[in-house]
Amino acid sequence: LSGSSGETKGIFTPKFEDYQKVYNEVAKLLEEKDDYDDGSYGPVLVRLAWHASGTFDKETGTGGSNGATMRFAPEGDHGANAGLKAARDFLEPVKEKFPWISYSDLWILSGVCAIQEMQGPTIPYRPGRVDKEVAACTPDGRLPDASQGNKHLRDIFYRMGFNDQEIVALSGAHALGRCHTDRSGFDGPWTFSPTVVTNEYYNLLLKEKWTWKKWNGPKQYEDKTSKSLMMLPTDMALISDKSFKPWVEKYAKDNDLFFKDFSAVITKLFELGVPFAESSEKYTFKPTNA
Ligand code: ZEM
Repeated sequence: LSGSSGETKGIFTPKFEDYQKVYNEVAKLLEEKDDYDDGSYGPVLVRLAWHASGTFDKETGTGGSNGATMRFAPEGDHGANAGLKAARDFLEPVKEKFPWISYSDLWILSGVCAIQEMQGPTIPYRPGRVDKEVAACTPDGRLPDASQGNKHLRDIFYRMGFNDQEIVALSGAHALGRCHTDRSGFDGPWTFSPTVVTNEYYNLLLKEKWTWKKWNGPKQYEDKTSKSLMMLPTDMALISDKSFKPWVEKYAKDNDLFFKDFSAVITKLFELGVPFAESSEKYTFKPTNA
């Protein structure tokens, strides 16, 4: 009845070891299922965790990662969430193997796992999210629109409770992954190493010459040198704004500082609006490649 998994009198109370098992399972699938995009589901798992969390509104306390309401239409069908079904489907076998974990805890745990397995910083994790019903779906328009600029970024991220430094630190996630024409309409990766967490996004923003891409798609930038990298209008706002830019410069120079601030800010993002129990502990998962 007892043992390492905390099972007493038939009520299963998962412990740290149980969450580490879920982490290890996600890490194993990331390793196995390498026939996707740039060879990893890691970036799209990070995007799922971010879009689950980034609906938070501090005034009303609605949205955020608690609830996993993106499982349902209308939220799953919001334009911003196009393509995230790939991430949710990837996680379905994990949910089947560990049915005790809520989707909302699983999505965030998977984001943490993906960041750590892609050589990123340690991200402390707390469980305690509960899945909600369709009625808790958030209205469309809470996530950022890449075609806009600095005012829009502040409107969206201040609503979640972030400041300028945190907006820049969070944006470093664009070291990862790529844009897909059949999802957002935009095309291409931000860096040459889209499956490794680095401060390259900031370096490229500052060092490359960015020009408008000539194509029929939505307005985006391409680098003058290789023409294979991209920046969104919202990415470029980070270097045209005098309060954002110093942080881009700091993170470009100092990867340790970026890792420290990114870990802190993404932990905050992942916990927005989650009513954790007083007694809830922060877990630190061991990366499988450490
Ligand atoms: Zn993103 N993001 N994002 N982002 N994002 C895309 C892809 C990814 C914005 C945005 O419009 C887009 C944050 C912030 C912002 C990731 C993580 C985080 C794409 C491409 C777009 C258009 C989607 C596609 O076509 O597949 C905007 C406007 C943001 C405002 C600042 C934050 C914050 C993130 C995490 C902390 C990641 C990992 C991807 C790559 C997904 C993939 O499938 O490769």
